[in-house]
Amino acid sequence: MSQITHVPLARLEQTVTDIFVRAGMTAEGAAAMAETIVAGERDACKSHGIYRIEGCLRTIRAGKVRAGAVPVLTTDSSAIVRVDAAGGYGPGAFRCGLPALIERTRALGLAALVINDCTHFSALWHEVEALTDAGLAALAMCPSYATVAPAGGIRPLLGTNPMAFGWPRPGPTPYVFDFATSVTARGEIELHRRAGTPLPEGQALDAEGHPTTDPEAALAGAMLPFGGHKGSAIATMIELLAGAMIGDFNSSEALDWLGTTALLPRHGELILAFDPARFAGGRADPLARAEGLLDAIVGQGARLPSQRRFEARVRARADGVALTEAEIALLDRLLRD
Ligand code: NDP
Ligand code: PYC
Repeated sequence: MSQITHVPLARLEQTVTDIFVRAGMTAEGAAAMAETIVAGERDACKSHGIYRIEGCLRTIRAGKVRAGAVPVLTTDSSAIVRVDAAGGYGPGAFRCGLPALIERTRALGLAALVINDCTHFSALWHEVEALTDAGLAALAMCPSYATVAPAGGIRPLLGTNPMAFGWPRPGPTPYVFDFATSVTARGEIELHRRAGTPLPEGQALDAEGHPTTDPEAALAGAMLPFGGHKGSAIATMIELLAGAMIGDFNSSEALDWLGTTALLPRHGELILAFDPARFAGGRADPLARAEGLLDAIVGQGARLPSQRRFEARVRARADGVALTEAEIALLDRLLRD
């Protein structure tokens, strides 16, 4: 059985930062990458943790992302804050726009961060939690590259298009959900391929449009949207709002530009932020009212989304992140390469 090593979060973050600095990223850009990737590993979101590093490095080497890009922030008195990621990775661009998004939201009650021209590989909960930490509610979404068939279709057209929502709570953790609008994230299918395990039924079609549980066949075919026509419509909305509306690639255009799904996609992202107190307009405290609903959900024995993550986070903060021998060897190799 593979030995498990518990690596302190700060040490893992330094290692991942060093890997990206060696790959040509700025210190700020590499630190933002490391924070996002280590947060994924810390919260037991393996599909967006350290496993992503190799794909990020491959995309740099292929010249499809600008390692040394410096994001450019544009603000005015409107509700729209814009960051041009200049062809670089998403985490640094998000970090660049976050203070202005918070300032505009507090000033106006709601505001939006538009990120253009970024290569995106990460989970979105990390971003909405940056806003709930500031007492704001948030909705984040982005296209991906065409890997998902619309409900009733058989060929990839939509992306796995994630959407995350965050709501601030008085305690240590917010209410957050974050999911791909496909049945599962592509990262999960890739992890099944690596582990040689079949997919659960109902996640994908092979290249001929037949249902498959073989991860290789699924990666060569089409993934399915969650919830049939409903997930398909939400994924389409994300293409419209976080693609066409912000003047950036939709998932089909992103795949055409990249030419492969072996690298990470370039497109835009839209993050909407809301100040709940401003919306309530002096009526009953919205955060207190929300607690009644959330308590009632838990009171029925249901769990809130993100609780699994938050529990993993507590464990990782206390004991470090549990990594296998193979994962430690991978990090060592990436540091040397
Ligand atoms: P999951 O289906 O694993 O989880 C979706 C959400 O549902 C999570 O918030 C999860 O909380 C919650 N949840 C799961 N089970 C339950 C339950 N029984 N009761 C209540 N809540 C539950 O997510 P996906 O596989 O769809 O997506 C994984 C990640 O991939 C996301 O973070 C997403 O942002 C990312 N992604 C990124 C893309 C990109 O282009 N950048 C593309 C696609 C996905 P918990 O985590 O606590 O289990
Ligand atoms: O897991 O579907 C996914 C994904 C695509 C791009 C980044 N993550």
